[in-house]
This record gives sequence, C-alpha cells and structure tokens, in this order.
Amino acid sequence: MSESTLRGREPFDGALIGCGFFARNHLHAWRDVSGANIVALCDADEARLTAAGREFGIERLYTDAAAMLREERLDFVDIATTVASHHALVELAAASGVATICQKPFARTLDDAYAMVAACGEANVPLMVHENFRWQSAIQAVGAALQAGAIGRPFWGRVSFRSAFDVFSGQPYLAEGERFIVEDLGIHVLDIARFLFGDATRVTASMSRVNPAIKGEDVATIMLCHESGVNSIVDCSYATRLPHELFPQTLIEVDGSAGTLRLMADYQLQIHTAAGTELRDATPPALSWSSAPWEAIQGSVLNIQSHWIDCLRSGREPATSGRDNLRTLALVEATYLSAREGRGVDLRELERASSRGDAGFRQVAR
Ligand code: NAD
Ligand code: 89V
Repeated sequence: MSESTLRGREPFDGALIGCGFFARNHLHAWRDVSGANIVALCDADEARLTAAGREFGIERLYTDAAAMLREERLDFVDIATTVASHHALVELAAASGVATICQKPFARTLDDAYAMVAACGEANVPLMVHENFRWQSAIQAVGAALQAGAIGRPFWGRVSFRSAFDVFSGQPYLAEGERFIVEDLGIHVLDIARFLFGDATRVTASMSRVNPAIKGEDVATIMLCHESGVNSIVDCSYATRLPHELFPQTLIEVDGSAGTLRLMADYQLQIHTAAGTELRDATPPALSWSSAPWEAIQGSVLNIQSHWIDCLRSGREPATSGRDNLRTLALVEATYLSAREGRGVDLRELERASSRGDAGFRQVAR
C-alpha cells in the first residue's frame, strides 16, 4: 500500500515472514508498539510456524509467502528470514503493493540491494531495513549528545565491538558462510559510524579468522574517512576473551574540538569538556520480555519498530530506509574489497562497479 494510502489506516495490519531465532524479538516488540497489529505469520518450516502462532496467539498461518500476500489484506510485512531469501521476498511484497521491513543484512550484493530499493520505489511502497543497532538507547544517547554539540566538532572516533560470546549456538548458519563478522555484525557497527559521523568516502580494512571451527573471518579492523572530516576506526571481534564479557555492547570513543565522549562498559556515557566530566547512565530500559544478555538489542527492536509505525503514520521516510542502507552495504563491500586487495577503497569505485553504473546508483540511493 502506498505511503499516502497508508496514512489514517491505523492500527496497521502486518504479517511476519520467518519465525526463527530472532523473530521472537520482533513479535514481542510488535505487541508493545501501539498502532501495529500482527494478523498473520509465515514460515516455510511448519513446526516453527505453529510454535510461533501458539506462543503469540496468531491463528492465520502460512508456509508460502505468496499465498499469504494474496489472501491477506496487509498494510505491511516484516521479513525476518536470513539474507538468501530477502531479494525474492522484498520484490514479492513490492509487487503486492505492501509496505516492507527487511532484516539486515538487507542483501547479499549491492546490485540485489539496488534492485530491491528500485522495486519498492516503483511500487511506491515504504521500505525499511531492520538495521537496529543504531536504535539502541545508548547509541541514540551518543548521537543526541554529538548533535547537541556536547564536545564541539568531532574529528576522530572509534566504534568497537569485541567479544567471545558464542553466537553460533543460537545462529548456527553464522559458522558456515564464507563471510562472517563484517557481513553479520560489522554491518551494524559500520552503520553506527555512519549514524554518528556521516557518510564515508574511503575505507581501508584488514581482517582475519582466529576461530578454526568457522569458515569466515571473525576479526576486522576498518578505518573510515568521513565526508564530515572525521576519521574513524571500526573494529569488531568474536575472538576476544575479556575478564568481563560485554556482548552485545558497542563501545564508542569520540574526540571533539571542545572535549571527549566515551561510551564505556555497562552503558556508562562520559562527557568531558573544560567545564568538567559528566557521567550519564545509558542502560537500556527494562522490558517485560527482555532476556540477558540481549536487553540492549531487544530495546533497539522495540525502538526501530516504533519508528516504522511513526513513519507509516506521518508518511516520513524511515531513517534506516532501503535507500539509506545502500550506503551501509557499500561500506561492507568496500571493507571486503579493501581487505582482499590490501588497499584503500574509494566508495565511488563501488558505485562505478555496480551494473547500474554511477548514475544508476545515484538515482536509487539519493
Ligand atoms: P533463522 O534461520 O533462525 O530463522 C529464519 C526463518 O526463516 C527460518 O525459520 C526459515 O524456515 C524461515 N524462512 C527462510 N526463508 C523463508 C521463506 N522464503 N519463506 C518463509 N520462511 C522462510 O534465522 P535468524 O537467526 O532468526 O535470523 C533471521 C535474520 O535476522 C537474519 O537476517 C539475521 O542476520 C537477522 N538477525 C538480526 C539480529 C539483530 O540484532 N538485528 C540478531 C539476530 C539475527
Ligand atoms: O545482529 C545480528 O545479526 C546477530 C548478532 C548481534 C548476534 O551478531 O547475529
């Protein structure tokens, strides 16, 4: 349904596709978002589908997304499947004229992502990527402090995620892909760097695999030059054993012309200027359905889904729209290219390499 047709239809009827590991967080959060009503579920795996239907009291269940989109009158669809199915499902939703949310990673390739953004654009349906880390309350607090000029003009930053948490027990597919930490987790950390410092023009990266039991890389160090003049380091590791395991915390350091900001362990936000040092507590608010250690992520799921309903209500483009996410995906691609070829990558190089060409990229992304 197009943006203008959606306005005034509240509560918005939605359906969720993919009832796996992470979808439970979406479903819990939808219960807490006023203005949203999940009326149907879909999963190709019947056992998962019926278990989710039973747990969340949803009776209209489908094993085929096309059948669901044909039979239900939906305002939006929330796609929480893994990346391999995203392209086909987003295009199916666009062809059905249904506003679409798609989990990260949005697409396997930039070309797929352009096609998905273009399909929703041509169908005039809103599209948001569930790129939720930037929506964590502590990350939002950092963004708000920088916006308010708390440390003057930022000139350097570090966004860091280091852990040895066993993600593979909940998400076994993460051990099997050629790509791991940058595609799965680094994508959030790169998106946070964009959120805080703006778009980047150049990427230099290196990566390695420490854990011999997985296929892809589990350590990456990335340097970004941002259009704003900020230089930032994005680093992530699933091979870092710390005395105090911090999963899923992202630590942030920013140096500015008038002071420094540090998002430290356990969500302690320190702002230091000539006027003194202030410590703010940015712990995520407790939710009735939170489960340790996922509280910050679960809070961000609620925040991004509330944002989606605000956007449907007002006709605004989501902050993490499909178009916006093209820039985050370009950073992921640039990171792999830089690490593979041992050189810095100018983001314009990727735009030119797209089969849509430079002009095609700009048309879709801007
Ligand atoms: P999962 O494998 O546990 O669940 C995916 C489900 O989708 C499965 O039940 C599968 O049967 C179903 N499915 C796949 N293709 C389908 C199709 N075409 N039609 C209907 N059903 C289909 O995966 P998961 O761990 O829940 O991850 C799902 C997505 O969520 C991934 O993209 C992952 O990266 C993302 N994720 C995000 C976060 C976060 O914090 N943002 C955390 C975990 C996972
Ligand atoms: O965001 C994700 O997709 C997750 C996790 C936060 C565990 O890395 O895989």
